[in-house]
Amino acid sequence: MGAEPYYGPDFGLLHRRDPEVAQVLLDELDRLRGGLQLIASENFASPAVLAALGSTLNNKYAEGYPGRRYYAGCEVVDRAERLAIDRARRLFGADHVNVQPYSGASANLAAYAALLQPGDTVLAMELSHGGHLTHGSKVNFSGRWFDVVAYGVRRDTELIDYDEVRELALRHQPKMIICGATAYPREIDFAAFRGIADEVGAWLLADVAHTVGLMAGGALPSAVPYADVVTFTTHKALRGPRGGGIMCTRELAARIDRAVFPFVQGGPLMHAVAAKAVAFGEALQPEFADYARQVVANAQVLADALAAEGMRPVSGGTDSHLALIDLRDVGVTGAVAEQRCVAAGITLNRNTIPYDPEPPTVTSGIRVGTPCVTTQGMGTEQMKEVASMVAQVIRNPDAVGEIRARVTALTEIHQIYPSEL
Ligand code: DSN
Repeated sequence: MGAEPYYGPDFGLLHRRDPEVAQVLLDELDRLRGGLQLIASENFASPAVLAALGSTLNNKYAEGYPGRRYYAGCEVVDRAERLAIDRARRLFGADHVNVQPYSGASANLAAYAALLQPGDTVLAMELSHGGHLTHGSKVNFSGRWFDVVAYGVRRDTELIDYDEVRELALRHQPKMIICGATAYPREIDFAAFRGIADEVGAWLLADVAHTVGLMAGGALPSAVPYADVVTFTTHKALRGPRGGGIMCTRELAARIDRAVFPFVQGGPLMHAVAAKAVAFGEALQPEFADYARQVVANAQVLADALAAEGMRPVSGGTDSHLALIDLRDVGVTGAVAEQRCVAAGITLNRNTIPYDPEPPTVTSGIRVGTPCVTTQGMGTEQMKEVASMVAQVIRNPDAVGEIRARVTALTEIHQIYPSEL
């Protein structure tokens, strides 16, 4: 038996050299361990993913793509990128994958750059109905450089109105239609979007940043067979490193690659690319499909249990990893609910609900997600307890002490990351 090879990260050294930063790392672990993380876009990456992220691949400049870089010495990091691409292609059945985007927002910028010219018309979901900043917000490149027409959800059903999407597409003749959302709990009908895009000759971009992990695990239908371009993140339900990616048809491969580099980005983050390869490898394991199904089952029970507590899930429930909860009947704003939950060790975010009378800084709703608690091994029984705690502390801030103790009891049973080796 030889000694363990040296890989790079040395937390003992960090602690000796820079105790202030080391303490930040430890305090964040304590925060994660000691509370409930219900932010729908977060997850706990595995120690193997974190190891790749903390590796010496951080040091390499590698502008370009495997086998055709603008720097020497890329033969080793090329292997990491090829592994990431091959695994992602296997996972999603995509013709082409680019694993270099630094984030979901960078991936979307590259998709716009590949398919459009500034001033072109885009049809995308309204941010306050569940879309994303990069789908046309005026404070983002998308709303400033493109002419974005927004579709929303129906007031009565709170579901995407595909007739409205079609009417808007026929009227405005967009060059690109975007489907995908950050706060829409229901399954998206990619085939319907494909049909509308074909009718008006538009590109179809599916931004599955939130749901790509559920797609990988087969818990939601895949957008890949329908969309020309699929953008995604790797750190949400997919449980990998922070970052993004793009899948596309063979015909668009060169355009997408040129848009990511050199148009939008510089050198790829090769440590993140290696960590993406690890995450895709984990998602290819059969256990990941069980995880993805459990994420959805947990979100459904959480939504139902909150409904039973008098907190209305927008659209009546969820098909995914998240629920959007309308708090107007409770008489508490999203911002106040968020603060009350945080005080009890429950981290979730305020969120606009469709047709929200409150501004985005206040909101009438909260968004709750189950990727983190499911990674911790919680199941549907625990979701009932989580709903009871969320509901009690939102209604009664004086219960904070009692709820904090219940949160601690639950997280002690369902620990993430061991406290000692
Ligand atoms: N910030 C992400 C979310 O929470 O949904 C989207 O970019």
